[in-house]
Amino acid sequence: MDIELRELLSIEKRRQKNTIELIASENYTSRSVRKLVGSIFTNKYAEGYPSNRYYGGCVVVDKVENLARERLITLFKATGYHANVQPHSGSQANMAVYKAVLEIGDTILSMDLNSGGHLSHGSPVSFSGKEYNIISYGLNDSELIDYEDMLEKTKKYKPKLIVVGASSYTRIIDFAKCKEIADSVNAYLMCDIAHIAGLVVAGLHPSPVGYADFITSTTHKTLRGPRGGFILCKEEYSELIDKAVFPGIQGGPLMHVIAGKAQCFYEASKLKFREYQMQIVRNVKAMEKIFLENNVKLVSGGSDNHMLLINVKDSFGITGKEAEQILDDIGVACNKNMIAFDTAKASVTSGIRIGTPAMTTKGFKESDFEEVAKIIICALSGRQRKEDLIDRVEKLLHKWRFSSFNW
Ligand code: DSN
Repeated sequence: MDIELRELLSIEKRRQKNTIELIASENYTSRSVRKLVGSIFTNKYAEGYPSNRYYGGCVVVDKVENLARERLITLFKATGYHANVQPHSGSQANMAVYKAVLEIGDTILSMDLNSGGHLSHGSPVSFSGKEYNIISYGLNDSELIDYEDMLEKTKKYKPKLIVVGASSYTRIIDFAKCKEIADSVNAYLMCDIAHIAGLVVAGLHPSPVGYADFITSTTHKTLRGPRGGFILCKEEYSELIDKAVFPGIQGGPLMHVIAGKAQCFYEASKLKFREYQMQIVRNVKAMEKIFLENNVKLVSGGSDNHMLLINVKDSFGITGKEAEQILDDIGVACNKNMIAFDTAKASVTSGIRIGTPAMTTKGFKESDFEEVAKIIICALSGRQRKEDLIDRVEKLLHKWRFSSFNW
C-alpha cells in the first residue's frame, strides 16, 4: 500500500479506537463485512440484474445478488415485496423511488429538514427539492410528528407520494396511521427506515411492511452493514423500481458492497443481533435518565429509539456547533443538529444529536453510557477541566479495549 495512505489509514484506525463515537448514523461493521467489501468482487462489472446482465462472467455475482435479495426479504418478513439491493446509498434509493413513480414537478409530502427529515426528502438544496413540489409536515407542540398536520396537508395538496422517516427523530413512527392518511387521497407511501432498520428487524420499532408501497434504507446505520442502500417495494412496482435504479440513475452495481450487504443481512438474522438492538435502546434510556435528572432539555422529552436530541442552547447556553467542538476536543464525536423549531442556521444549530449504536457495538453497557452522559454534562457546562474529561474518556475506552468487538 502507498505509504501516505497506509499512514492515513493507521491514523484513522487510531481515531476510531480512541473516540467515543456517538454519531447516531455511524457504526462498526464486522470483519467479514469489511473483508467482502475489500474483496475481488470489486473487479466485476454486472450491469443489469441476476440472469439478465450486460456482461459475461456473472454466474457467481448473480448468486451473490440473489442471496442478498432473498435474505433481505426474509429479514424484514417482507412477503409480497421485491428487493433491490443495488442503490449505492440511501439518497439513491430514495431518488429511484421518485423516478419510478413521479414526474418532475409532482407533489411530495414529507417531513421538513428542521423537524428531523432528510435532505433527499425534499430539501431545496437537494435534487429532491429542486425537481419536485415539496410540501412539508412537521412537529406539534409536544415535538412529536404532527399527524393532524400531515392529514390536513394531504387533503389540501393531494400529494402523489408521502414520505415518512427521519434522520433525527427520537420517537416511534406510526406507519399504520401514515398509510391511512396516504390512502385518503390514493397517494403512494414511502417509508425511509435508514436510521431504525436494525430496530425494525429486532421488533423494537413497528415495521412498515404491509403499509408502505416502498421501503428504503441504508445498510450501515443500526443495521451495521457496509455503506449502501436498498429498496423493498410491493411486487407490482418491481419492474418500475429495477428500471429506475438501473439504467435510470446508476450504472454497474457495486458487487463487493452487495456481497457485504448479504453478509450484513445474515448477521442481522441472528439472535445476537436482536440482543444488540435491545442493548442500543437500553443504553439510550440510561443516558436519558442522567440528562433528565440534570435538567438537560431533550427534544420531545426523551427517546424510544437509538438516539437523543439535546437542546444545548436552552440547557447550556451554547450553540450546537460549539457543543460539537467542545466534545470533539475531549474525544467524544457527535454532530450539531437542528432541533424542533430551531431558529439557528443548519451550520450552527441549537442542538446536538447523539446515538448509541456504535459504542454498543464496542461493548458499552448502561453504566458506561451513564458515565458518557455525565461527561457530556460536565463538558458542556464547563464544570470540569478538559484534561480531567479526557482522562474519563480514556478510562471508559480502556475498559472495553479487549471486548469481543473485532477490529
Ligand atoms: N447523514 C445521515 C445521518 O447522519 O443521519 C443521513 O443520511
